[in-house]
Amino acid sequence: MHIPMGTFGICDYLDQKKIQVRLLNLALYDKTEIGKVLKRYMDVFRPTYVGLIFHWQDTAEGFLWAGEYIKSCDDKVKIISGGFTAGYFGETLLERCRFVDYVIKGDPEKPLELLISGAKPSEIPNLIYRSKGGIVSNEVSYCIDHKTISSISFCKLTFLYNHELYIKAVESKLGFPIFVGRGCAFNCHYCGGSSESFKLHSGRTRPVLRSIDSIINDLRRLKNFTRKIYICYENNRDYIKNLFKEMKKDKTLIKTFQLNYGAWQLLDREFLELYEDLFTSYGGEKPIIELSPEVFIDKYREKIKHHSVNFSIKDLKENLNLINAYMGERINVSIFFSRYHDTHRTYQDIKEEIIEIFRLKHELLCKKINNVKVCYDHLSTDVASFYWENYIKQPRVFNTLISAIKKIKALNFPVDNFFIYIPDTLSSEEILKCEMLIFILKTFEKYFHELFHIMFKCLRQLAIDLFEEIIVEMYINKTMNVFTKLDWCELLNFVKQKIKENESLFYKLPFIDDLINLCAKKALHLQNSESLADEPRRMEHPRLNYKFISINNHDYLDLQNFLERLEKESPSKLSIEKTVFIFLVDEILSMTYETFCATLKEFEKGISIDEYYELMKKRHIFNLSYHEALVKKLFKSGMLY
Ligand code: B12
Ligand code: SF4
Repeated sequence: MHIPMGTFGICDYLDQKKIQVRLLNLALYDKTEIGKVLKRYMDVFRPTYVGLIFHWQDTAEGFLWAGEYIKSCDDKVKIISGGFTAGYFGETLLERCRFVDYVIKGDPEKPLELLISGAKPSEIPNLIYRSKGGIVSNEVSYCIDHKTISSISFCKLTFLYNHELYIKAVESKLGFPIFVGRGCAFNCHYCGGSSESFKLHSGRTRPVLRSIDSIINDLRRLKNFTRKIYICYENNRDYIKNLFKEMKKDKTLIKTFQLNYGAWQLLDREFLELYEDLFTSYGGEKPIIELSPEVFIDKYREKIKHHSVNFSIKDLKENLNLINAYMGERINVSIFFSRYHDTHRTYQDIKEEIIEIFRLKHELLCKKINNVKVCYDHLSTDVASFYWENYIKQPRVFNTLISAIKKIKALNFPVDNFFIYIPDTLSSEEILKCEMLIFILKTFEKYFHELFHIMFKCLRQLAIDLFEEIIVEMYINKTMNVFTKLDWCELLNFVKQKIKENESLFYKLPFIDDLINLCAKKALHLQNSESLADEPRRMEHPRLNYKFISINNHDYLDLQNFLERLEKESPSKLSIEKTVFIFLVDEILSMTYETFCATLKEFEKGISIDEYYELMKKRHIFNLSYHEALVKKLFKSGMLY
C-alpha cells in the first residue's frame, strides 16, 4: 500500500530538472480494476519511461504482473526498476524479467535524470542494463549528498494521482511517513535496512540525513494534507530532538500533528518532554509509540541487535513506566516480538520465549497497564539481511525469492509477514507445534481473555504446558485444520478435562467447571451472534431465553477485581458472588443474581412488558428509558422471545 518515502523526493528532483513526472499507486485501487486503471493513466500521461518500484520484497508478484502488463500496453516504453529488492537482485532481475530495461542500484536521482535526458547508459552511475555483450553493471558511484537531499521535498503529494486516496490509506495506518534520511548506522542481524545490507542493495556505506530546515518546510506543506505523521528513523536521537526543538519555534507546527513514532532505542525524559509539548492526537485516536525488542531473552537479543540499539527487558519495563509517567493513557505503546530467529534453535528455546511473552501480557494486565499492546508475529526475512545472506540457499538469484513466496503460500499455518527463514534445527512437527501453541494462546487472549488471564494467574507456566499437552494429544496428528476450523467449545472442554484430571491443577482452579461453562456460552454466542434477526417480533408476554444467560459463582468478567481477589484469597476458599451474564448482540451484560431476580427474572412469571416497566418503577430500579432500551436490545438479541 505504501509508496517508498523517497519516491516523492525523486518526483520533486526530476520536476526541478524540468522532467515531467507523475506517480500512480496501484495498491490504492480495487484489485479487479488495476489493469484498467494502469491503462487509463498510461493513456493520459503517455510516459516514455516507467519507473517500476521494487523496494519491498513481498511486492514481487505485483511487480511481475505490472511489468508484463505495461509492456503489453506499449512495448516501446522503457521500464526502469529501483528500490532495495531491485537493487539487491540487479543483474539477475534483468536476466529473469524481459520487461525490465534498466535497474538502478541505490540512489536513483542523478542516474534517472541522466537516463531520461538521453545520456549513454555506459556513462550513468548505478545503472544496470543490457548491451550487445550481455548485462552490464556500472559502478555504484552515486550517493546523494546532504545538500541535494535537503533541497528536495518528500511530500509534494500532488505528484500522485488521486493523492486523497493515499492520504486516507496512510491515515488508516500509522500516518504519512516523514523522510529523514537514508541508510542505517547499525547492524541488526534480521534487518534488510542495516548498514551491511545497505552496502549490498544500495552500495551505500554511510547514512545521509536531510537538513532539519528541509523537514520543517515539508511539515509546513504537509499540514494542508494530513495531520497524522510517522517517523521511524533514529540513527541519532539528538538529531530527532533537534528537529523537535526547531519545530517548537514555529507556532504553526505546535500541537498540529499526531506523531506515531517508531523508536529504535528506549525513550528518554528530554524526548518525552519535547514530544508532549509538540504533538497532539488526531481524529480521536491515541498516538502510538513503537518499541521493538524482537526477542524476549536478553542474551539472545544481544546477539541479533546492534549494541547501540539493544536494551534489556528490565530496561524496557522501566521505560514503559517512564512513558506512562509522562503521558499515561494519552498514548499507546506497541511492543514487537518476532519469530523465527537464529538464536532460538530448539523447541524449548521457542517455548521459553512464548511463555515469557505471554507472561508479559499477563503482567501488564495485572499492573493495570492497559495502553501497551504486545505483538508477536513472524519476522520478515528481508533480502540482504544477515539471515537472508547466511541461511537462504542461492540468495542472489531472483528465482529464490519467487519460490520463497510460493513456499510461504503453501504453509499450513497463517503467516503475518514475508517470512522464510526458520532455523534448520527445528523439525516441521516442532514448528507446527509452536504455531499451534501461539495460535491457540492468541485465540484465548482475543476471545476468552478472562480465562486466559485467570489460568495464567492460577497456573503460571503450567497453563502453557497444558495447552501444549492438548496440542500433542488432540491436534497435532489430526487432519482437521486447527488454524481454520478450531472448535472453541471442544477446546474449552479439553482444558476443563485436563485441569480436572490433575489434582494439583484442580486445586489451583477449583472453579474451572463454572468458568468454562461461562466461556462455552460465550463461544456459542460469538459464533452465532451474526445469525440474529434484525427486527424480531416483540411478544406482549415474552419469555426468557436461557440459551443467552449464564449464571455463575463469580463475576469473572470483572477481571481485574477477580484477579485481585485471587491474590488475596485462596482459590479454594473464594466466597461465592453469584453473577448473571446476559449475552446481548454487542455486549455481555453482567449483574448480581439479586438484581437479576428483581428485574429480568420477573418475565418467567409471564408478565407483560408494560407490567415489567410498572414493576421497575415501583422498585425504583433505574428509569423507564433505561428499561425500554434494554428490552429493545433483549428482543434484538433473542434473549426475550
Ligand atoms: C520507515 C519504514 C517503514 C514505514 C514507511 C515506509 C515508506 N513509506 O517508505 C512503514 C511503517 C510504512 C514501513 C512498512 C513496511 N516496511 Co519498512 N522500513 C522503514 C525503515 C525503518 C526506514 C525506511 C527508510 O528510511 N527509507 C528511506 C530510503 C532508504 O528509501 P527511499 O528513499 O524511500 O527509497 C529508495 C528506493 O525505494 C528507491 N526508489 C524509490 N522510488 C523509486 C523510483 C524509481 C523509479 C527508482 C529507480 C528507485 C526508487 O530509491 C530510494 C533509494 O534506494 C526501513 C529500515 C531502513 N533502515 O531502511 C524499513 C524497511 C525498509 N521496511 C521493511 C519492511 C519489510 C516493511 C514491510 C513489508 C513490513 C510489513 N510486513 O508490513 C512494510 C511494507 C509496506 C508496504 N509494502 O506498503 C524492510 C524492507 C525489506 C525488504 N527488502 O522488503 C526494512 C529494510 C526493514 C524492516 N524490516 O522494517 N516501513
Ligand atoms: S532494525 Fe537495526 S539495522 Fe534495521 S533499521 Fe533498525 S536499527 Fe537499523
